[in-house]
Amino acid sequence: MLAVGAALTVSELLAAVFDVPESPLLAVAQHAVDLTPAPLIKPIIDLVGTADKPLAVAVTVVVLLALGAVAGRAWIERRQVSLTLVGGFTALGTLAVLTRPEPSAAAVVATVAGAAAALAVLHLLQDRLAEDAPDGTRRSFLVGAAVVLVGIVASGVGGQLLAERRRRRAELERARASLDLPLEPTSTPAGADLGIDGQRPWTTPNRDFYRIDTALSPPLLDASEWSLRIHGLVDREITVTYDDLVARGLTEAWVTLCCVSNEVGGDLIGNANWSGVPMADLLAEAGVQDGADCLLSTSVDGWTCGTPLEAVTDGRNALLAVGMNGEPLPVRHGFPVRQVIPGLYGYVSATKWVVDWEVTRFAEVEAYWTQRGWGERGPIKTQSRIDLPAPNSTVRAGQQVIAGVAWHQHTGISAVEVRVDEGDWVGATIGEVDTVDTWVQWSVPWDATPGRHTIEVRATDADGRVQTQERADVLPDGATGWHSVDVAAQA
Ligand SMILES: Nc1nc2c(c(=O)[nH]1)N[C@H]1C(S)=C(S)[C@@H](COP(=O)(O)O)O[C@H]1N2
Ligand SMILES: [Mo]
Repeated sequence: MLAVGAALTVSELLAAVFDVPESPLLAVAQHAVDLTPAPLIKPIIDLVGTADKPLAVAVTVVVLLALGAVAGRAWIERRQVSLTLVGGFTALGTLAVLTRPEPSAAAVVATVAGAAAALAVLHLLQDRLAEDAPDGTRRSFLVGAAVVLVGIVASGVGGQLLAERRRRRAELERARASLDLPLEPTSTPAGADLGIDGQRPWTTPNRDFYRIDTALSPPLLDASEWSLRIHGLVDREITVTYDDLVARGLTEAWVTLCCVSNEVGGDLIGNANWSGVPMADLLAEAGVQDGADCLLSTSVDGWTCGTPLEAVTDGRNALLAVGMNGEPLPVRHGFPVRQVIPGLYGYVSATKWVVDWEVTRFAEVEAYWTQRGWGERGPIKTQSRIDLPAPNSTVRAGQQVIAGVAWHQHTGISAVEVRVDEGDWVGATIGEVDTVDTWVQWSVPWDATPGRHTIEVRATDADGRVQTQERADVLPDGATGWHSVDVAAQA
C-alpha cells in the first residue's frame, strides 16, 4: 500500500511540475466513471450529488491500494505475480492518460515514474522483511516504512501546493487580462528602428524582455489586493490603491532598462514603452521632509531598493508603471505595479511588485544588493554593443553592415564610432529618438575583405564624454569597456 501511495504522489507531483492538464490519477478515475454502467450511475449520483468526482477518485485509490497490498504480499515468494500486477497497472495507467482528450507525453512520464517509485518502495521494504537478508527485521521494516511515509506526505503536500499555485497564477492571468486600463497599442517612433535585417528591434517585445529578480517564481498579487504605503520622512503618510493610482491618469514614456550585471556585450537590457503615474506626484502628495535623500522601496516579497530621491523628483520620467508596451504589466515584470526610473540600473530603481515606500536617508538604510557589496547609487554608465555581425560568425566578403545599440539613459547618446582591425574610427548612423532615456540603434556600412577581423565600438554621450575603454567588472556598479567582436569574412 505504501508502494501505491508512493506511485500516486510521485505521479501527481510530476503532473503538477509538468503542468499536465489532467494527472494520471484523474485520468484513471475519469475512465472508471465513463466505464461504469449507466444504470449504476444514476443511483450513485442521486446518493452523492456533485461529490461524484471525489468519490470516483477515492474508489480508484482504494482499489489501487488493495492491489498494492496483493502485489506487496507476493513480492518475496511470487515476485512474478507482483511484477505482472505493477506492469499491468502501469500499462493501464498509460493507456488511460493517452486516451483522454488532452493526452501528453508528460502524463506518460508521470505514470511511468510513479510505477518506478512503487517498485523502488516494494524492493526497499520487502527486502527488509526477507528472512535471509542481514537486517531483515520488523524494526528495520518499520523504519523504512516511516521514511517512505514521510516521503509520500512531503511530495503529496508539495504537489498540492504547486497545483494550487498554478491555479492562482491562472486566475491572476485572467484578472490581468480583464483589467480595464486606458492603454493604447504602442508603435515604435518613426526613425528609431533602423530596420536592419537581423538586428534586434528598438522596442523589445515583452516576451523577449530580460527578467532579473530574486524571486524563485514571481509573486502573485492581484491589482485589487495591491496598495502602496508611503511613509517615513513625510508630512503625511498615505496609502494608494490600484484604482486611486490609475484614476490619476497615465503618462507614457519610452525607457530602456538595464541590469547592473550586464557584461560588456551582454543582453540584460531592454527597451519598452511604460505607462504609469509620475512617482514625484505621489511623493509631493505625501510631502517629503528636509534631509531625506533616499527612497527605500520594498516589494511584496521583501526585496528592497534604495533610490536617490533626486532621481525621482528632478522631473525625469520616473514612473510607477502599470503598463508595458500597451498591455498590463506582465506578472514577471512586476504586475500589478513596478517602478521605472531612467538613468539608474534596475537594482537601485526598478522595484517590481512594489508595495512600500519609505522616504529616508542613505545613511540610515541599506538595500538588498547594497548589503551584498554592490554600489549604493547605481547610475548608468555609457555602453555600446555590436549585434551584427554576430560574434565569431562568418560573413560573406563584400558589402556588409555593422550594427548595434548604444545607451546612456537620461543623458543620451550623441555619437557612435566603429573601427575594424584598429583602423580609423568611422562615425555610425544613429536612429532618431526624441528622448534621452532610451538606447539608440546605430549602423555603419562595411566593405569586408576576406579574412579574420576584429570590430570595436565606442559611444559618446550627449555631454560629449567618450565611453571609456578601461575594462571594469560588473561588480560593484556596472561594467565598462569597449565591446569587440571577432568575425571571419569569406569570399
Ligand atoms: N521585487 C523585485 N524587483 C526587482 C528586482 C528584484 O529582485 N525584486 N530586481 C531588479 C533588477 S536587479 C533589475 S535589473 C530589474 C529587472 O527588471 P525586469 O525583470 O522587468 O527586466 O528589476 C529590478 N526589480
Ligand atoms: Mo539588475
